[in-house]
Amino acid sequence: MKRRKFLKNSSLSTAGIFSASILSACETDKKHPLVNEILKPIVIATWDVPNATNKAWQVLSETGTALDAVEQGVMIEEADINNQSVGKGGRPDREGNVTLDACIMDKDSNCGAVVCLQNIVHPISVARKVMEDTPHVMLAGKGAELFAYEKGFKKENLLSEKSKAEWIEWKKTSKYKPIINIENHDTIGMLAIDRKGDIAGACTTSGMAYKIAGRVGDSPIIGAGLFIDNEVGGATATGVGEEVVRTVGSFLIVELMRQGKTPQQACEEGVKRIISKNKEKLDFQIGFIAINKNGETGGYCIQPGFTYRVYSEKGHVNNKASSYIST
Ligand code: SD4
Repeated sequence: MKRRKFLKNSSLSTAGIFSASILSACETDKKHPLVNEILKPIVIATWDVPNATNKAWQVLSETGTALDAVEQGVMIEEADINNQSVGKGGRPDREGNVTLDACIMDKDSNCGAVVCLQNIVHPISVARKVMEDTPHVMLAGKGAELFAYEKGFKKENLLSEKSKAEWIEWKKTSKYKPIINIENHDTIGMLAIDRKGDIAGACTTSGMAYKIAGRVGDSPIIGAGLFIDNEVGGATATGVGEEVVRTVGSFLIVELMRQGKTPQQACEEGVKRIISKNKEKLDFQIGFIAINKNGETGGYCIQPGFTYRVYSEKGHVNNKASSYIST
């Protein structure tokens, strides 16, 4: 409701003449598209992944669901051997095994996840099967892999020649220090709103390069790497997963939006929470993106260099996220 109209209505109400017709005018006003305009469909993803957001947009434009859009969107990156942060071609753990983590969440708060999954190109689709075909939320390691074969997924070698050569080089020093903004397409987190206004999200990664075998980060953990609440919005993360898990980052951001913060304000607060737990050293990267029910978006990170893609009827844009530490 416009401020002037609100004041007018308040004075009428104080005068005790707030008639039913004025009340109903207010109701209509609240729903006026200019007051509560919802931008949908829309898709948003971590990093500059135009092919992934393009695919998701295609699904959304063809009246697909947000769930299908985010699954099919991130699958593009999982299948891309040149993306060394997710799926096939991902960087391995220190033993040379590519182990993948992913999760997916829908409008009804159903969710599915796989952790430490080997030999399967599309962990996001296995996560969706966990969500839809089992009474569980998360499957790990060998169990997840056997489940995938049961569901018809094919076994494939995920270690590309490039990632293998880099790993062999790494072994010479075996120094473990995650590199900030390792490349321009890290963990892919994607959030979408479909034509019906429903929200879904997906998150997929090969995790930190050269991690200890068995290590799992934030990306497949519901609430940490991804969280959706269809009444409020969604959030997803990229960066050093341990830090996101410690603050249950994506859940925190959605809760902050529930309390009235914009997606941008909520992402900033989420990053600041992590900063407050790391007063000594800030030599790592975290990036969050978020969307609310109205299709407003936001993104924020610790170090400069994080970008996120947004695709809506307003266009297809790669946004530079503002950062806590300036250049
Ligand atoms: C993880 N969050 O496994 C992922 C990795 C990542 O930039 O996003 N790296 O901790």
